[in-house]
Amino acid sequence: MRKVCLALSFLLIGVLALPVLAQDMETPQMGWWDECATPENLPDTVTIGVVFGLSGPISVYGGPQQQAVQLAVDEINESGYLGEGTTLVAMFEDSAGDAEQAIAAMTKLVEEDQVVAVIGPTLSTEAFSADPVAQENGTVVMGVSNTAIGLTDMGDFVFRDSLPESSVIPGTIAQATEVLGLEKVGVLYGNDDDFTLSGYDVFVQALEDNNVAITNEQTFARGDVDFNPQLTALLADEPDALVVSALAAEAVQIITQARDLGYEGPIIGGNGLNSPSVLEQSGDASNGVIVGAAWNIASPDPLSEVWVSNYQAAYDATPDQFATQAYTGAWLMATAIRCGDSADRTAVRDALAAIQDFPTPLGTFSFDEDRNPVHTPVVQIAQNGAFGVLGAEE
Ligand code: 1QQ
Repeated sequence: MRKVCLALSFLLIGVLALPVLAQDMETPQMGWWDECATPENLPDTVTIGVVFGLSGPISVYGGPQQQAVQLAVDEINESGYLGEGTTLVAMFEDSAGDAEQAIAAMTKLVEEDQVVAVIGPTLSTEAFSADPVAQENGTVVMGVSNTAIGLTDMGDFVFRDSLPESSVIPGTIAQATEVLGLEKVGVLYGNDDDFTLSGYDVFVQALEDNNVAITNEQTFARGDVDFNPQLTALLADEPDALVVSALAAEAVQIITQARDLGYEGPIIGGNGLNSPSVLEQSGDASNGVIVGAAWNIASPDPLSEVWVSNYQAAYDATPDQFATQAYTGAWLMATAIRCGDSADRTAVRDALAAIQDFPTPLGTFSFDEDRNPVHTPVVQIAQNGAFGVLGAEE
């Protein structure tokens, strides 16, 4: 009788568990990738370094990036992605948007802490200064928000999962030209930052390719707060759009001051404008801001939907593009460690370079032969404080 009861209760548990199991099987998970077996040779702890701008104006990017990496690390450990008994640890350092601080953080992580690999730093300007430290030490560094031209030319240990401006802006300008019928624009860009300078170069080329004339160009420096002289000069030519290559703090002032001067037309920006905080801080002035991105929250990709709901559950906030790229970067790094079945820095580099068709919230992800990302960008327009997909609005 006891045996029968026991058998029955097992059966019952089995039946009850079935729908749960079936549901779990249907919900896509990060790391469901058949390419490599569970590793068997990893140490108990694998430590990666992470350098983000966690204080000052750049923390509008670095804050979400840090939350995203931590969430990925927690998921990786909970799912046993690196094998039984191996824990992934992320050691965070603050670069504060400053090149010297980024060098110090990179040096500490790579030379003192002997981390296996590094994610970051947030800005291209920081990366151009700090990444050579990783390269010289044969340590992988993966940018998750670096978009300047030529970043990975620093060496074979330098990767990024963030689409460069050169992969995003040409499509943004082509689509904006078509939708808005642009003929002439005014250009405003930061001339003391590798990212804003690089964005400027790419914008100029894309405008030329689409036969859009530049009526006037104006510059500024990081930390500037008054853009009235430049905007007044640009608006005097009655441009069809303003084209802006700026980081968040300056972008907010440019957007609000342009509207205060009575300008109601489109403002086309580069990656710096992709933080939702730019829209929050600019209020209604941000309506009509157009910016290309690696990801939009409306993505129907099943892994993107799971990611958004997991981030919301963890932080009671919606993730932005920067968080999504950072999360993907941490999973890519863990995948390299898993597939290489090694915490050796060169083995991790080789395994990372070999990643092809990895399912992520950014879409199916591959590195090209220059360690740059390959996936599809999206063009967005700001309406009522949120980024919608350009052309998708009713
Ligand atoms: C870069 C960027 C910035 C907008 C990152 C926050 O794209 O510095 O390359």
